[in-house]
Amino acid sequence: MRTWRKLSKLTAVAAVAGGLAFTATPAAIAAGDSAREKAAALTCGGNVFLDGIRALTISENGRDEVYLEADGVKIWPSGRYVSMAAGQRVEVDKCVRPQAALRLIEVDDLDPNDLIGRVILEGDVTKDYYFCCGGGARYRIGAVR
Ligand SMILES: [Ca+2]
Ligand SMILES: [Ca+2]
Repeated sequence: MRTWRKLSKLTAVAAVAGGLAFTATPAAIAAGDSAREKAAALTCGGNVFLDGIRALTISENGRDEVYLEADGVKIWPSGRYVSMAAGQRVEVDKCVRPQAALRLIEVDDLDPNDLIGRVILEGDVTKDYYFCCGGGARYRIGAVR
């Protein structure tokens, strides 16, 4: 039951975020991005909304294959991983508890996966966090309350 409610909440976040992003006009993109974040964060209730993740430096040649865990449970993406190039940003759009321990993991098929970094959220605040520096990589994730 609890899991179902959580999933239903996440679906609502995706719907709100997607809907607002889709209807934004080019002129409203700068302001609309912030409005989109706020609307999505509201649907997280007392939790923190993970907005997007950006690969500042990647660990491999070409692309990293990454996924995100919160408190030891994979929360993103729905597939096995997201393939990211240096500089690329991808929406995460997940709600997590305000003190969640996040880990960003890079998938390797032949070797053990790499831990890029671990952060513990600093409560109910809006700020950027950095996963660093496993494999020389550095990723930034935005948390919105
Ligand atoms: Ca690797
Ligand atoms: Ca890899």
